[in-house]
Amino acid sequence: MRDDPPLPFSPRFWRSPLRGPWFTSVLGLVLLVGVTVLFVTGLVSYAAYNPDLSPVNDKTPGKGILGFYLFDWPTGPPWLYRLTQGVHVTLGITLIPVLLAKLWSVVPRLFALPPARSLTHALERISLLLLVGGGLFEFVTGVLNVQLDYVFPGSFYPLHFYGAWVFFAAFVAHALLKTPTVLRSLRHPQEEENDLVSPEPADPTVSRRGALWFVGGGSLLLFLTTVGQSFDGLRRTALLAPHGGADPGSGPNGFQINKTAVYAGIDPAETAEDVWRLVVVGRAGTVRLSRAELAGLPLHSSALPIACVEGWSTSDQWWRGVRLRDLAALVGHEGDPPDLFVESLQRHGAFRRAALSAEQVADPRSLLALSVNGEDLSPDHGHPARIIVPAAPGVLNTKWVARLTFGDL
Ligand SMILES: Nc1nc2c(c(=O)[nH]1)N[C@H]1C(S)=C(S)[C@@H](COP(=O)(O)O)O[C@H]1N2
Ligand SMILES: [Mo]
Repeated sequence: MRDDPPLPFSPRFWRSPLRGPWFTSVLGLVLLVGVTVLFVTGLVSYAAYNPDLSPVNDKTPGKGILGFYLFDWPTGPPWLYRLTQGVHVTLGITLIPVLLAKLWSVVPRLFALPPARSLTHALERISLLLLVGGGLFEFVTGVLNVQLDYVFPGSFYPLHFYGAWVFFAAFVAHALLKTPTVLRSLRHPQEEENDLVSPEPADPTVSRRGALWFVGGGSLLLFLTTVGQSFDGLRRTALLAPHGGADPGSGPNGFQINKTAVYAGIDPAETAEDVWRLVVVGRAGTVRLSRAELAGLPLHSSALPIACVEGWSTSDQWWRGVRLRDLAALVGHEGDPPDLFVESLQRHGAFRRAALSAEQVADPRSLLALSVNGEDLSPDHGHPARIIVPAAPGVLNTKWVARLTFGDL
């Protein structure tokens, strides 16, 4: 018997001398901090969509009590979403080697036999299924969404949102259960005794510390090839981050483009000077404005970034256009502007409409922009006119605007 090659179900199959409570505990501690930050920044990102304002903003209808924490997203500081979403995506990518190493360190347990020794053991293994399955699911859906650009049309948000709650619930339970083991193994790193320690370890090829440096090096490499997505000068170093599709070219409009006008199906005939009219609706009635008439209204400048849910962002661009609160005043909302429903020329796609809060409309930096960095908006950046609001996620900055409806969402 002893000479049979062991199967994965046998402890003798797993021979790495690295495995043991110390190695797993160190990786677990890193994930404890990292995953908590991911969870919080993820929930914050969802709140930034103004989901309570209108069904068009609510990417997870039916969230029920999971939306208990929702709050009114502020309009400052202007880089707020740049920061929270940049951290969410860059940290998520950086943690991938740690997650994989952590799973590798406990993989013998996946094969433990019998599958359940008792009811408690069965419950524990089910919770681990939710933990591991939920964790892998969140990392995989997150990476796919960022890299492949909306591979789950319309369904990424619910999947990632509900997945996050399942994963985090299992994560908290696991962290509480494992705290004693972690504390013990960190205090006494030499006294390794549990089922993760190989009964017949192979000769070491690397020390436990060396292996941790290896994992950390992988994380550092991912970090360095991702973090540039949040900084104009470093964008070329962001090899692993999406570049927003189209090459933005150079010049005043030469910054990151998410969806191009062609992709969004914007017909140049519809945006021509003598065809396009902005329709503004409010309690005093409806006003139709040509682009020349808009440009004749008082124009203001705002220096604001674009920050996408995919994690990338631009530095401040100089937008110039008509204040949203001035447009509200034009249709009978003088003084205290209401919520705003924005519709674009685009006919299909999740981001052709958005709702902005009264606070966002009232902010003097919120514009219906006509130009950027001193030049007319390019077709890809939303010509003839686009929304730009401080601190808001990119999705709320609707391009190719056709209609604004104040109040009465
Ligand atoms: N009509 C419309 N507006 C839109 C989008 C869209 O797909 N259609 N994409 C949004 C998203 S997700 C982002 S991040 C920003 C990107 O703006 P930019 O392409 O000018 O950088 O535009 C937003 N406005
Ligand atoms: Mo975006």
